[in-house]
Amino acid sequence: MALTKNSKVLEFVEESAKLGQPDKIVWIDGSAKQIAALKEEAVKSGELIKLNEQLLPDCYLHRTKVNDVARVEDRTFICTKNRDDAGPNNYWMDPRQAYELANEIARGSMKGRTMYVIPYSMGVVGSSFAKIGIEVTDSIYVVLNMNIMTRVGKQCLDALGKDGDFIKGFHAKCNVDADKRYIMHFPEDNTIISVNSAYGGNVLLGKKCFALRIASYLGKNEGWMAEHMLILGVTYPDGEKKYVAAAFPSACGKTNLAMLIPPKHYLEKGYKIETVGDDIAWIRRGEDGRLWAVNPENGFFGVAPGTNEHSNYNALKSTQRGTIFTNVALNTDNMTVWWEGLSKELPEHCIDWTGKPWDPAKFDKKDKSTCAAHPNSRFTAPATNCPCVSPEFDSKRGVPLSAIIFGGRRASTTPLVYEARDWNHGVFIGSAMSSETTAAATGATGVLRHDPMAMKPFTGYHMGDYFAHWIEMGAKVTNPPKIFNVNWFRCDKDGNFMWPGFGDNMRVLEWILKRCENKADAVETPVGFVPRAEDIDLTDLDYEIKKGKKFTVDDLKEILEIDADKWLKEADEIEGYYKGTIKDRIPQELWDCLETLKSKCSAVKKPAKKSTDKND
Ligand code: GTP
Ligand code: SPV
Ligand code: MN
Repeated sequence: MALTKNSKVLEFVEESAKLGQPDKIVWIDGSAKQIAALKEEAVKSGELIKLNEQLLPDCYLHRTKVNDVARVEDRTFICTKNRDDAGPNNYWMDPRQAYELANEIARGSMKGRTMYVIPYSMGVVGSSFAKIGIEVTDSIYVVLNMNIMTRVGKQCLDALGKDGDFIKGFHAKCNVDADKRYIMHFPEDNTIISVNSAYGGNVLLGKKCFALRIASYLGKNEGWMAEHMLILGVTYPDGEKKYVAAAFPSACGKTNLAMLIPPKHYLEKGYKIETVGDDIAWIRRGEDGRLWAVNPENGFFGVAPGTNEHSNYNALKSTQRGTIFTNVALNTDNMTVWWEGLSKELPEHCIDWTGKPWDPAKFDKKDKSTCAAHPNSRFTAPATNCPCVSPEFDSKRGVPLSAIIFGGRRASTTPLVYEARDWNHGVFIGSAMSSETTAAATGATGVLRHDPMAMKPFTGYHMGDYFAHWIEMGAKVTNPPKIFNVNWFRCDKDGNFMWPGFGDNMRVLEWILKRCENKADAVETPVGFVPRAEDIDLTDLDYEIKKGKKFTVDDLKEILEIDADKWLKEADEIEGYYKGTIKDRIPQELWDCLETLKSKCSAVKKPAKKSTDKND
């Protein structure tokens, strides 16, 4: 039975049903009883595998088709009337053509199935940040994941009232045919259509599709920002709290930083990190002239491989109940889950993520095809499970940001941390970000590509206009956060990560926050302000870069070094990207920053060595 009298919702559901032709329509009210019944049904059909109730209560494993394991950027479209409005960062399709194509694919595809209607809110229902979506889907997996990742149920329809507007999301699993897979966004119609996938970011339409692609477009028009950022709170020994947001590309460390456990001596002093969000931030101007952020999600869709008690205790703890695992391995000895990096010992009896018995003897770390869990296997865990979830998690007004941090995977050039000279320079740094690709999207991994503000796959409009929006937002706030860039992934000449990372990133965070309060030194370099080695606390750091080689102050100096030659090349690269890709919509302020970077690098560039060779 319909749970609302909102005629727009009823019309959308009716139209969707006409298209998909399901046998049955079920409205999701979000009640524990309804969710439990759906889990039971999914276990019966094999869509979910029930895990050990004692060890992992209320936890389930789901395996996707092998062709459906990550976001598909080349099949993700922004469908605006005007092609230019989608920009060079997006694949574009004419909206009329896109609707026709999607309708053709989805027509009748729900025959014999149930269509679920999921009313959900991104953000706390009733807060001024919150926005409501309705996703219809023929997948129980989607219902159960959305129920963890967003706030689901009748209260969302009540918030809409009789004629409130919402984001329409239509998902049809179809035959999970990769050649007919389309993730389409219609920002001008507040509509999302997803067909032929049943994986994470492609189908949990509240997440990347709504909370980033559609929301970034809304934010541009309404004067706020939707960003691919974690939000964390730092509590000082005296009880004061500061908040930081950080944008790193997919699988580059947001969840890990958001849940960081500081090194022992910080804990002993009374420092604490709390998680507000691990993937998405919606940011608005506050009346106090600061930027305020909320996490519109309600759970974590986190990368499983590499997560363990030491690397991310809080994430692991978050997955111990009420969690859905996707594409990890099943330990058949005790019906628990396993993935590479969970433990040093390999489980003896495992079913791999494709559903086949796994032979630990054949496991080779360097060969992804021998992995038991897919490199992009994930856990969907409720935020309330997280031991370090912030008391501000459900705050309606959000948290004020002291700093914004950008970062990516860069084997060289980019130092461990540096600070922008001002807001516009910070926007320049974000716009110029590059990072090596990861398994979070299909395609080659480890390829360096431009990923401005970690939003390359998620900006629902023209990237040049997005940069301009950042510049405008800065001009409108009297007390903007300071902007920084970090790189946890600098490598030595043998390809080993030099910086210990994870919990030790607290040492960098501390410098960042001190800079925000004018309590730490820095040196001015062509790229911005960089700490001196002695400005970063290395107390008790005992990290082995490789066997027998410990991290030293000299290593720190090396990863803080700015090589003007490399940065001149980087500047050329950025210019190539601006001119060749973004073209005429780059704001003048960013061109100015690029010129400044070049002239500052040229000024410090060592003069070419004079030859002393007499035969010369
Ligand atoms: P998405 O959910 O795809 O947006 O990813 P994310 O940005 O939240 O990344 P996540 O924290 O899940 O980390 C992804 C991978 O990076 C994992 O394999 C981590 O082990 C690794 N990682 C995270 N932080 C660090 C770090 O400080 N140093 C190193 N070397 N690796 C890290
Ligand atoms: C990402 O790729 O940045 C993710 C996972 O957070 S997904 O939801 O699949 O986009
Ligand atoms: Mn993400």
